[in-house]
Amino acid sequence: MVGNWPEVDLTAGAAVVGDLHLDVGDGGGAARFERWLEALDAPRLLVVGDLFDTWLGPASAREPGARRVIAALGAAGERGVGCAVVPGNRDFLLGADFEAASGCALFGDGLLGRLAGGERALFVHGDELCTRDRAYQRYKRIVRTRPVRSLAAVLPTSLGRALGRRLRRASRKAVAAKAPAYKALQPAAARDLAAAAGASTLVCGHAHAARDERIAGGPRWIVLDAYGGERDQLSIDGGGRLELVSSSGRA
Ligand SMILES: [Mn+2]
Repeated sequence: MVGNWPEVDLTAGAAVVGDLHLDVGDGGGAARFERWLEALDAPRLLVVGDLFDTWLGPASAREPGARRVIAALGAAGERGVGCAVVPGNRDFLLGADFEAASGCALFGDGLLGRLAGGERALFVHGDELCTRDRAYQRYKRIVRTRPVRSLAAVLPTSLGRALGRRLRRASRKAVAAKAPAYKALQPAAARDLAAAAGASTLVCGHAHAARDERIAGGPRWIVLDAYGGERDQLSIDGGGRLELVSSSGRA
């Protein structure tokens, strides 16, 4: 992918989380996220993918868990927190209906954040860095096509639920069957993507394993833990500093 990412002003600071894997069907599952969002003291919120464990279009938006999350995001927006969401591999079908209901802005291929001090950080979900998993990258190209989106738009709620369960099961099986190297985020892909974007930092999730390192001859590379993990939040301050912290406030 060659770079043309929309730019977002992060000079005032931001909070970044990802891989929340919230259950659209479970109205109680979002309680922790709701409390965290209510207490969030940041001008902007970035979600770098997999906000939901599965999302199959408007049918998912009608589920009780989804409705609570959308309401919580809407309330944050009304308080003045600008919310941006990069869809992940589990919720890539998030679309205009979600944007309208939640007040979040969607960035399908990621976004380029402008930091205080003039540097730029690229935010993506991270599945695009699993470049050794060719079967997955092929699958991703197919499921993101227009016919799949059109089908999802008219999916009845009950069928959406059944399909969601099947997809989760199939995904768990496929992931378990793959050798670790194929599932891994590839540093060379991270370096190339950051270079294409002109970014000095690349931020992603997807791997559910935090890291903060410099790639030789490349960018600083920050990977967030899945939400609820030890280093599951990236805090960006008004001075352009980026630091992995815990969303629960643990040291
Ligand atoms: Mn993911």
